[in-house]
Amino acid sequence: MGEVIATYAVSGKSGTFEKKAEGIALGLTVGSWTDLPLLEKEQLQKYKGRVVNVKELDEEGRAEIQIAYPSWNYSNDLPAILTTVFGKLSLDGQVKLKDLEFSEELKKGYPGPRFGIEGIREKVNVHDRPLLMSIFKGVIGRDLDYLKDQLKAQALGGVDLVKDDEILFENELTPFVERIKAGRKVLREVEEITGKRTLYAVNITGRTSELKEKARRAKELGADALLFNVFTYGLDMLQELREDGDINLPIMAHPSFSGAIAASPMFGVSYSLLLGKFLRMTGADFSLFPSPYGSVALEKEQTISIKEELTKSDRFKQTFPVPSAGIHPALVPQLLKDFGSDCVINAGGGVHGHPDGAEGGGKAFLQAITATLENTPLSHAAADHFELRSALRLWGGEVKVSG
Ligand code: 1AE
Repeated sequence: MGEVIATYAVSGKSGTFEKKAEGIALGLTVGSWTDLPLLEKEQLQKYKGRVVNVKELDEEGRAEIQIAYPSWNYSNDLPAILTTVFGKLSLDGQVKLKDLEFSEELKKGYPGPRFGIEGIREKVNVHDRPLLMSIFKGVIGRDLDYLKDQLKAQALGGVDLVKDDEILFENELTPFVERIKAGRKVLREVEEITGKRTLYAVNITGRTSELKEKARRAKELGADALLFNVFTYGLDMLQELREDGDINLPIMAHPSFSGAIAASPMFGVSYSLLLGKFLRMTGADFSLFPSPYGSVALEKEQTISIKEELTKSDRFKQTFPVPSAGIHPALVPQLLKDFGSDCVINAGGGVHGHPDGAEGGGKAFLQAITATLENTPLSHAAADHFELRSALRLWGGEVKVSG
């Protein structure tokens, strides 16, 4: 079955890293080596972690080490593999898991996205531009009528997708089942007016043991897609939802809680691994992450590495990168430069905060996307489109594109 090769960044003194690497390779597999009699050593050899590479980095006291873990040490699931490569070791507090390379044989144990970029494009019937998504906002404490009005305004603006806010849970005013039914009705009505069918991603929440049944029910009721707070449940739960043949819905992975695991440069898991490789392997069709420009921002290099993991050539379908958080229309040229056309532009405040409401907000974004794809500066396009004009006035006009 092969092996996984873990790449870690570790702290320590120059010249000590070979020993440290050997200690990790032993400690996470067969345990202590020195006290074992020869016979046991020979028996255990095939289970021992193998140091592949040790490289001191330029930075003071940091090194990158690679260790291979043979597949007979664990079952082929992420809980077992993560416990092997970064279980106790994560508690060290000075080690960052940067990457995990799976052998082709091990990769076969993971489903990848059910629909992927191509399948989602088919569903929304948009093939020549980035998709546009908006987010319900301010819906806690509001009733179903409020949600319906907000959904209608967003859909009339022409967005391809609308997602629930990740903090909207099961509640009496807008229960999961009622949201799905109402969403279907409103979006059908809008389709009759505009000819455009917007998809709605409903937030699947509650106890872990209830989720599959709830997702099946969502499918039966005609839900379009699921939003899922993957990191408060675990990646294996995402894989469970993806692999269930009765659920068969696109899954949108929200990054909430991922900062607790990935934000430190010194410890935890890299964003590219967490929001990139792992989400794609385990079956997310969309991966949301903070763009480098908005309210909560990641470093540009981190966002590009997430995108690379989601879209690079692999045995899995591609996952849509969804740069998010604090996005407004003036950022569209920069986002397209960074992420290309195969991404989803996602905005909550940048849609609802438009002077003409969510309908104007959606239109302004689409005008910005069209102009950017035609290489027209937004300030020029704004002369012909009043929604874009109002948006640029509000959010500060053209953003100088860099990089
Ligand atoms: C990184 C996820 C962004 C998200 O879910 C969200 O709600 C963004 O809202 P705005 O666009 O910042 O208002």
